[in-house]
Amino acid sequence: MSARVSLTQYLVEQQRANGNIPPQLRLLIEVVARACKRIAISVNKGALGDVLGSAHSENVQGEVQKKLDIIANEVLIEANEWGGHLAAMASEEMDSIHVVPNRFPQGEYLLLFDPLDGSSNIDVNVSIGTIFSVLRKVNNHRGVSEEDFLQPGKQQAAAGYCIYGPQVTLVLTLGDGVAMFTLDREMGSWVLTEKDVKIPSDTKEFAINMSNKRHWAPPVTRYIDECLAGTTGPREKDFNMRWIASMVADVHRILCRGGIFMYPWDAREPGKAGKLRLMYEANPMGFIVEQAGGLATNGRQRILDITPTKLHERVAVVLGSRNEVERVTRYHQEGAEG
Ligand code: P6P
Repeated sequence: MSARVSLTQYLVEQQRANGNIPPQLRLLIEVVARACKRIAISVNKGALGDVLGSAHSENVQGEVQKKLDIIANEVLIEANEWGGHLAAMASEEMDSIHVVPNRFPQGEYLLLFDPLDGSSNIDVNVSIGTIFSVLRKVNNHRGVSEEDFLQPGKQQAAAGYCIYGPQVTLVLTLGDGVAMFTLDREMGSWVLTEKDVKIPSDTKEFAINMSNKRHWAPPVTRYIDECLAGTTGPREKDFNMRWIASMVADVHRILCRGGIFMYPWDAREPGKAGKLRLMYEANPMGFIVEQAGGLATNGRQRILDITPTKLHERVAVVLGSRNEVERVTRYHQEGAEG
């Protein structure tokens, strides 16, 4: 059996090879990874741990919070406050940023996270996950404000997610490829199980919530209709469909075997660019997908080029196998009929 590589060894070797992991960033990644192990314990308890069901409160998105949403958020806040690597944190579950209290030293990084994405799946035992994004604090004064977070996704220093499924897997990029670590529950340690993840450029699998079809813009309808037409249509190949309604699980499948994931703009809430959040869902997933050789757009432009105007900004998302994402972009450029 080949020697097992731990997360710490991977980070040390990445630093030795590329110099892209200063000590504060390495500490940040290890602290977040440890927090994900703690969240996994709560998630895996399920009904035995009094962690299921609603918390009878709403988050800034106006969504009813699950007990585990709040637990995961608190675990990430408490784990990251004291280390001296962060200036502040932002979360899907919090209206405004959480600045590191004065009793702790402030660091040079900003951490953003969706503490438990896909939480509608918690109570029905379907995979869910934690998504995180790391930015550098670009100004040097001690104070930190929401404006410090409003950087385009291409500025990310690191991004990752942890999927709580049949295995607990941490997926990470520091800007030099994508690695996957599987949790060894007996040892309580992360073991490197994939070190250069690549998304196939072509696919026969699309992921979209078909129940929204009547609300889509014409280019999206055109693309999906062609997939559904299969060998009888212009694509001349049959497609399969998957929709787990847990972005982490759908993206993980695409990283493992290719595919295209779409949550496009739709006419249900025309004033909103999309359902998913730019800063702590689309940007980290976009960074990971690009680092694995895929593409991530809002249907028209690269997600990582979008300059945010607010912390909880929403965005349309089309990501995954390069040739399919490019086709969707082309259809948007051609307009509806093409
Ligand atoms: P719908 C989960 O709530 C989430 O934010 C993503 O994880 C997921 O891809 C999407 O929403 C599912 O949305 O409208 O299909 O329930």
